[in-house]
Amino acid sequence: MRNTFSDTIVAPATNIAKQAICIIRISGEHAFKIVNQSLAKKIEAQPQTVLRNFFDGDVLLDQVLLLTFVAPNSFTGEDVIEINCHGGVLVAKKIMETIIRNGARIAERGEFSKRAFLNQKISLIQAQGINDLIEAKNDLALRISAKNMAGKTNAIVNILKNNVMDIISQVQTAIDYPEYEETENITPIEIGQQIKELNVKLLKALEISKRASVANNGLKTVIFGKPNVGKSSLLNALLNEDKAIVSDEMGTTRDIVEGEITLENFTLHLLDTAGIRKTENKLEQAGIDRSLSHSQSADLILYIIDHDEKYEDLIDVDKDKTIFIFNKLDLLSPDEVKQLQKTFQALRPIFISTVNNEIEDLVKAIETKFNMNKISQSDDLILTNVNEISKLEMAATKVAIAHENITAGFSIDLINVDLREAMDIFNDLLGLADINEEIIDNIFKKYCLGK
Ligand SMILES: Nc1nc2c(ncn2[C@@H]2O[C@H](COP(=O)(O)OP(=O)(O)OP(=O)(O)O)[C@@H](O)[C@H]2O)c(=O)[nH]1
Ligand SMILES: [Mg+2]
Repeated sequence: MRNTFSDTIVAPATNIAKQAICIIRISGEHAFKIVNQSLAKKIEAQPQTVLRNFFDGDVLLDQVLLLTFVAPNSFTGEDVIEINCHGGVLVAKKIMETIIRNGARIAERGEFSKRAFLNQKISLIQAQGINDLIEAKNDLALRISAKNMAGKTNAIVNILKNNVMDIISQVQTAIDYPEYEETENITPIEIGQQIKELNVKLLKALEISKRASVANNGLKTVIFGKPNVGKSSLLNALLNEDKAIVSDEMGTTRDIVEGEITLENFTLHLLDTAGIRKTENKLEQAGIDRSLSHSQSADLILYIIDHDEKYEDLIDVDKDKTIFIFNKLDLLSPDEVKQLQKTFQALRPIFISTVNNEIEDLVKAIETKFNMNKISQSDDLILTNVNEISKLEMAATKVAIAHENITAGFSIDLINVDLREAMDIFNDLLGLADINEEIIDNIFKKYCLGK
């Protein structure tokens, strides 16, 4: 079913700035009527690409290229006209003003996408995909959002939904025709098995989604270690700029210095922290406390070990999320390197020298640790939006409860309640559930004007 909106809306689809061309987009029932008011040679309501002179009354404003789309075959599902005009600020503004005077109203934030959604041209996952695509900071984010936008993710969610639906149908048959239970119907054990398989799939999707989401949004990366080991130097080397102050005085960095770098598949949000040591200085101690607390919430810790540090004196950090590093490789003899490698074998330390800008091994180690390449190319479900991930989590929980209950021998109709809730969540993700207007507005508000 197609929704009709009484207003025809207009917005620049590109920035209004001095540039080669500017695209102004109009969508709604009266799109053709409104544009024709400014054309001497009228256009028909049919798909076409034509060149026309565009007038404000008798005044010629510009020669424009018109791309027209007829409902329901357009992005919004309505009649849509794209005006490609010359990109002077004044020209584009005048054309906008004329179209508004002709009867269109300026679009609200995200209104084009909202209409596309309400006309079932795109799902929420696709809408989110469009936004993520525009905001993508790295290759991984770009690939995932393109997949979401193109509807591939929808297809995977659909399969999961059908999966639940199948199980529900089987349970329902067992409830409605209990006399067949042992013969034609599958047994609770078999149903339990199917639910378990579904749960495994959901948990995997959840795990990948969470990892991808972290990689997309930037891994919180804390550079950690004793004073003077070269933490600020590493920050500068990774950023390729002199952002943090470097000196041979211990305790140089007291406040957190931040920076962001984008590697091929993910973004690192770097924090250079105060060196960890015993100190009487209150200000320095405050910095040290901060370093410790940041390292606890970090996704990745780059722990630089001092050459003289003893293995047993290292601060206890979560080893799974830590890469151990020896800096100042240029000051170490090959024998010393061997000795350190042996002593710290369990931590598999990486050797770098920031003065010589030898940090490639570290960059490689980070990329390997968070290798998302395979993941993004697989057919697994990857959601990166927090909202969607929390829905997926809810669905997984419902399915897990259903599995627990059937294993514990609870009545089969009880299981259906949880499975149905899981199915509702999938419908919600697909944009098939009734979502209230307020929520929809809220979702599309974050879009830029006209998108
Ligand atoms: N030889 C050598 N010196 C280095 C290297 N990296 C850093 N340094 C020197 O080590 C000293 C300390 O460097 P910083 O980057 O300020 O160390 P930090 O860990 O941030 O120190 P605090 O902020 O005091 O905790 C400076 O004099 C740097 O020039 C390296 O790879 N080789
Ligand atoms: Mg420092």
